[in-house]
Amino acid sequence: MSIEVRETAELGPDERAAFFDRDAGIESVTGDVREIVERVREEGDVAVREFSSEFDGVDVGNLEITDECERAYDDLDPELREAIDAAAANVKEFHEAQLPEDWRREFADGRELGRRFRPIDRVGVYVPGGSAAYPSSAIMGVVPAVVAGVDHVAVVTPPAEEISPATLAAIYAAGADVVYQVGGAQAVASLAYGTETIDRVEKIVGPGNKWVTAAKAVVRGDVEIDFLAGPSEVVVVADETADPELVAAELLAQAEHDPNTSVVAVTDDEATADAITTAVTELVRARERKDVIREALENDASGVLLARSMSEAILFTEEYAPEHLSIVADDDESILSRIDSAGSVFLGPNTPVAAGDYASGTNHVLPTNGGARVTGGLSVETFLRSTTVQRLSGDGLADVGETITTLADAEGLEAHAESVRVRLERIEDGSS
Ligand code: HSO
Ligand code: ZN
Repeated sequence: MSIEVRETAELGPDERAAFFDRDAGIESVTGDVREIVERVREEGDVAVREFSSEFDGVDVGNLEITDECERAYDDLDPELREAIDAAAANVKEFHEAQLPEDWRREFADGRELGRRFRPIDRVGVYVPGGSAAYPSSAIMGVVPAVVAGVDHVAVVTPPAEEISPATLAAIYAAGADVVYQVGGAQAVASLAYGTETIDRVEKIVGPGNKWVTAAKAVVRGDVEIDFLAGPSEVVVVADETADPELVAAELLAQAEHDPNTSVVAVTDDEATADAITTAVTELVRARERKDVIREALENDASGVLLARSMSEAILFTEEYAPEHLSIVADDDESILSRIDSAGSVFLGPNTPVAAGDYASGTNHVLPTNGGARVTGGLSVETFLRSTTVQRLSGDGLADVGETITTLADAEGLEAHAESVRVRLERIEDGSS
């Protein structure tokens, strides 16, 4: 494995483009996914069971495993159970702080306008299984929905000979209402259209492999989704004050997720860039998942970059729009103020991305592949809808009456105008 410093300004057009195109490769499976979705839609549980046996190698008995989650929680190693509870409590507290208040106020005499927030009734949370079974992801998907007040929070997670007890326990601790053992595209299809056993939901959230992500793209339109989340990403912006070993540790941490993970350090200081590459090369040897890490480091969208200035580093980062952004620099707040596009930001030397991955309270289900340009990660708002509310008095209506009738007449919508005029006439008559 070779990791060399590259100069941001010297990147060729293809090299540069590779940093900004971090597609999860979902097109390659979209055709197959469409077929799976169609079969589940038409055949329900029968198709779900067939796909589970084909893809997961499991002949599923009961699809519903809600009670198993509680049992897994009770039987879990107490230390792990406490860690799950502690993480869930911090995530809950941070998400409770996001709950918006309904509001209404007078914008002009007699014109009262406001917004009201209500939870979506029924949501589905995908919790990955297999080698990517993360109890932490169960917490991140379910807790915000529960905090938002969603009535029916359904979880799907892939079947296995033995589903990770920690994941089951975390699903229970997070407060899911019903849990099904079904994974992949068939899980997404079940939630989107319903089967005999699995009730359909109104919104599907959560990370998954490319089959899951492709299925979310396929069903979008029939059901709401959060966003398409691909392999993890981190950009570390560092200046000469950064400890190269800590920067390297940050890169290696996210790199161990998946060979398709992208990790970048960008700095304006040559000595720091060199020291980061040296630290990465040395530290990777001691990591358990060094094979995965090495593959991730070799990705076209990974690397250690030397920028000519901090401004150049900032511009690069803004264009990258990373899922995670770590800033380790003397004036970290001023650097942050110049970056708008990042899923979750980690400031200073003592704030590893792992804090947000597990336990500080922020959510780790975040937009990847530049999605941060248009959305944030999972939050309480993901599970809320807003309604606008208004009340006009006679004076309030008179105040905007002419604006309405002029525009309605211009649109040729005479009945709209009339609905205003008839009221204004009555008001003038004194009959209302
Ligand atoms: N960094 C991952 C989440 C995760 N990390 C789960 C550890 N476990 C995507 O944000
Ligand atoms: Zn992580």
